[in-house]
Amino acid sequence: MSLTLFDLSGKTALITGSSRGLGRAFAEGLAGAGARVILHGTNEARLDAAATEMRAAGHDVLTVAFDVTDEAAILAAFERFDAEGVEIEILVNNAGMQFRKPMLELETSDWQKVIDTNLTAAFVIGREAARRMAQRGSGKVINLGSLTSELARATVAPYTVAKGGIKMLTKAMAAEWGEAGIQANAIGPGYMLTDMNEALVNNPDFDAWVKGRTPMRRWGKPEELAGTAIYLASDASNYVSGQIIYADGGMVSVL
Ligand code: GCO
Repeated sequence: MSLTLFDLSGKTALITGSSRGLGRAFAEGLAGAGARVILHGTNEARLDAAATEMRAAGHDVLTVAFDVTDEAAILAAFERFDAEGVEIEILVNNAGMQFRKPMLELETSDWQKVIDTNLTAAFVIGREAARRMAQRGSGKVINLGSLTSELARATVAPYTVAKGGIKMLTKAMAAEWGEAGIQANAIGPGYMLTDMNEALVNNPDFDAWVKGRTPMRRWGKPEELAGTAIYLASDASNYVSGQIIYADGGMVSVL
């Protein structure tokens, strides 16, 4: 009985920002557990390439392209899913961006773009998915938090505020959507080897800091988050909601 709890066969998962990075790792993991995955991005060429690779591996893959800060585009995408009979049982709100600059130098427009992309989008897409999940009486929403859902680091204020908001948005979703059979949880990655962090990985001082500050003394690999996503997307977590699970090598738990 135990392993079938993690079986996603017959489920459809939308993963935002999934043509590369953590989102692609989530898509690979959920597909490997049996889900049909909808890859999302804004770069159609990169999206199609990722879909081709995953289909070649035998996975069932759809694609959708929209800007997560464009509400009209989000609504149109969900109307397309409705028209095509695509029922999204699992949503991974992964899409996000980073913008590193001290607040004293930060333009309000740059602040707003990060908040819109990393936090408001998770609400809008989450709301549209949950409206449909509630009609079916079940669903899984997985938001992407961060170490910065708990701890601040200088020069990434808008990202930190957005990710702190993700932690509380996840709890708000759990509060309102539980009676509809929806579980909402978050994953808090540590310092991961992704394109977004390339500048940090290639900075010897920052690399040394991450390795010294992380109990496991290394950066995380995107594929190391897949198991947590499968758990939160599956029946194995049917009584878990409002939680954030840190996959961070132990960093958030120690000084
Ligand atoms: C940064 C990084 C972090 C990590 C991650 C940690 O500039 O400090 O981008 O924000 O990417 O979010 O959980």
